[in-house]
Amino acid sequence: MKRALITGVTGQDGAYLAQFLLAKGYEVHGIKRRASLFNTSRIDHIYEDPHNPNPHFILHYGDLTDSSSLIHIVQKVQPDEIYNLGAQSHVQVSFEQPEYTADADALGPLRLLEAIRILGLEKKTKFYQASTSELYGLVQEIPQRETTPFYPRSPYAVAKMYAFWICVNYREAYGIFACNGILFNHESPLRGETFVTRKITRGLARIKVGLQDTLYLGNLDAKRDWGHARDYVEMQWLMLQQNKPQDFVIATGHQYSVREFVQRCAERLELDLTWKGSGVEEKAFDRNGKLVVAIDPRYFRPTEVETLLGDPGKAQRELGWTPRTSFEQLVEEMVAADLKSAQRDALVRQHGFDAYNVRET
Ligand code: NDP
Ligand code: GDR
Repeated sequence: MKRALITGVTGQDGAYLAQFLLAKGYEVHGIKRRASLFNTSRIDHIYEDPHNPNPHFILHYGDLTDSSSLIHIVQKVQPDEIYNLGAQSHVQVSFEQPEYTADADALGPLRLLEAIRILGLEKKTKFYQASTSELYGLVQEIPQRETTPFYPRSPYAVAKMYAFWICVNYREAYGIFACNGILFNHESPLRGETFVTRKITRGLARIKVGLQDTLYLGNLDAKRDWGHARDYVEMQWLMLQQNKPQDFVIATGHQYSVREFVQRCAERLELDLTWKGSGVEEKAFDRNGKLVVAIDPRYFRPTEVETLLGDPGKAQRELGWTPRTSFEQLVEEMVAADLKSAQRDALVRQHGFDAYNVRET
């Protein structure tokens, strides 16, 4: 039985990857941070009681900023594969917390690679690094592929650029089977609520059922290549099953603006939006003239990544990659999930409970 160790197992990709690897028959170990509240809602359905005699899914406390925890866990688990998905992954937050972002996102992978070396696991443990289309930042070429030069535009992207190159360097210097997946944006109903797609599907669903008045967004002109996280974690695994370690772009090859994403979701929810104005004055109203979408400049970034479009040609040729989920299916799945939870919240409120009381009961 193969053993995998996933950092960031409580995040969007970690949850999908853990489930995927368990279905493949792996023993899956995950690193989670200590938090004052339960932070395992995305993996509760695969959680196993540690008292089970032979558990296949095992969680460990650790942190990417803490070498000692990483070394202890890698030593204990002796993994065949490490998937480094943990990160401070929010681009805008990285402008507020640049030093912490560098610590977790740049030095975190270095610490893991060093753990492999210190423990003499260079020939045993394969390493996947969650690299990102944000590396392309101020775009030098459209579409972006493995050979496109990097131009990072945020503390997050700069930290991830260090991570990309340290992964390449440890591959070349020490022969570690280390791969970078340069993944373009991928979303799902498990996406964090402050990333733009989930913010839109959640916000519009709550507006639809009367729980929220207006959705405030930043740059509606930004364009992204959005895929489904469930499809992309399979590529993370496939990269580590190849004969030689390489870096791959994973993308759909299709691009939409944030405004188009809003529009598709609104159509699905039959909100019938009319757009007026431009720039920071741009607004969308429903058929009753009620304000639904407005711009709040606080969501503008000091340096923005305006357009990302990936060329998945290499992954198609060498990994047999074709994304299964279309943009329309992604929107449908996310809106349906958020509409369901908004309807549940509305019902709860209708019966006189607020969210806090619900948790108490
Ligand atoms: P999420 O933000 O959903 O998950 C991030 C995970 O990292 C969470 O489990 C989080 O824990 C954990 N984490 C954060 N800081 C630390 C730390 N200091 N030590 C240990 N764990 C930590 O991200 P995604 O699942 O969307 O993304 C996975 C990875 O892929 C990230 O590295 C991201 O940067 C990268 N990526 C994501 C893309 C996307 O579109 N989703 C595209 C390209 C790259 P907690 O739950 O406690 O917060
Ligand atoms: P991104 O994702 O920065 O691409 O990073 P995000 O969804 O945060 O932003 C996408 C684009 O939408 C614009 N935008 C807004 N963004 C947010 N979060 N909130 C808003 O209100 C809003 N309005 C407009 C942004 O300016 C941006 O242009 C994600 C993360 O998952 C990274 O970890 C990952 O590396 C990259 O995708 C690929």
